[in-house]
Amino acid sequence: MMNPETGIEVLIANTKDEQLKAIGQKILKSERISFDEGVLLFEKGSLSWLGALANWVREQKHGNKTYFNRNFHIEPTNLCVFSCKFCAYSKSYAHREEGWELSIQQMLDIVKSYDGKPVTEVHIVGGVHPKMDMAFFVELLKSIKAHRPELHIKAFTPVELDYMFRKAKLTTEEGMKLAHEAGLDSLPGGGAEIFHPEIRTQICDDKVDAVGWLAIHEAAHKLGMHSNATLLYGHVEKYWHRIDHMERLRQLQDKTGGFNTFIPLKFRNKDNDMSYVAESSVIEDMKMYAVSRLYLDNFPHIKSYWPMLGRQNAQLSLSFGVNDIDGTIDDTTKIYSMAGSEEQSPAMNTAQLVTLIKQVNRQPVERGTLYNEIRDYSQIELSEIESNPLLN
Ligand code: V47
Ligand code: SF4
Repeated sequence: MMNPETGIEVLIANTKDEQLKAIGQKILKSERISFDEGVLLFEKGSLSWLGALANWVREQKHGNKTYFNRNFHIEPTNLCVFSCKFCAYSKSYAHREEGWELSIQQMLDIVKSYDGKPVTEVHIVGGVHPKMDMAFFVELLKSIKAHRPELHIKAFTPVELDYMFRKAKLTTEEGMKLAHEAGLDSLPGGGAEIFHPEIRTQICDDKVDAVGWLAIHEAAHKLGMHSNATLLYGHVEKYWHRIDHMERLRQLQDKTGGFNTFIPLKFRNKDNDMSYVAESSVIEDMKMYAVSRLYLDNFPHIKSYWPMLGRQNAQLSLSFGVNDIDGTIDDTTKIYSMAGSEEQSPAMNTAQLVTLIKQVNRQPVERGTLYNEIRDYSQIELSEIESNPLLN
């Protein structure tokens, strides 16, 4: 049998295009690729070539391990003061009868409904409600922590935080410190979309800009918190806008080291103001994962979000640089189902997630939010997972 390392070396050595070959050689030597080389990968790299290289990087970093976590989502409201063109989820405050607004007690009741269940994380994100302010969210964070102190709270995008901080007349640093002290453990990756103003002004003109988004994550990292980053791709952006976005993230990561995971989010076109834009093909999706893995050399993890992508494409992504497929979320999350995601009521339990990962010969490992390994499921039989309430 061919040694996999020799295999990739042969592939690169036989690459006909000299520019691609030079990039491949750099990657094999763990050298950083440049902005122009990133764009070139998108333009010239074939799916199989990019996939082989990204899979090699993924296996160098994580072997066959594929991480997932057990979490649940809370969406406090879908009322939003902003008007992103791709959003199928939000309603304006003027039409509040069409939306929902959860009270602190209602959100605490959701947390309590998971009592005794082995979830490790709650993911809280929603629209930007004009009346849900800093004091409201500080109280929410404190009451969740008082009820279940060990539950990791990953919550709020810079879009929500920027609005809260500004209304409370707090600097980014002051606001982040207050939220952290109240119980906020880490930040999810949302709200990033495409950083470059040429695209950002077309698709989400009125919310926090790239500088503000990055400053909020930097402030969190400086407090020792970790965070994720996303990129909304496959709409009106060009390849270089994607690389520009990843370049800004790579630079901040060099400075702070606070990012855990990069999550490319595929644009879905149902029921929004960009429905005229065609969605990307599966080939484009897999290329996006592969180039992310190759460009973001300082990001430990690349995640595919299965509710958005569908289960089979999530399995496929595990051969294109992805080493994490998020969590056993239940069907409470509406942001994707409303935009036309593959999964209308996304829900998968541990047995189903483990099966999904094992079917493509990877090693399923449950993780905490910060990638502490909780359990390796590779040797655990499906029947044992299904019959043990602590495992399923
Ligand atoms: O920022 C909204 C996206 C994001 C659409 O950090 C859409 O672990 C596609 O960031 N088509 C929020 N995407 C969700 C998010 C996230 C999800 C899962 C895990 C993590 C994490 C973060 O949802 C928004 C926006 O980019 N989104 N509408 C749409 N039509
Ligand atoms: Fe509001 Fe977020 Fe929708 Fe934009 S994507 S309109 S910020 S809920």
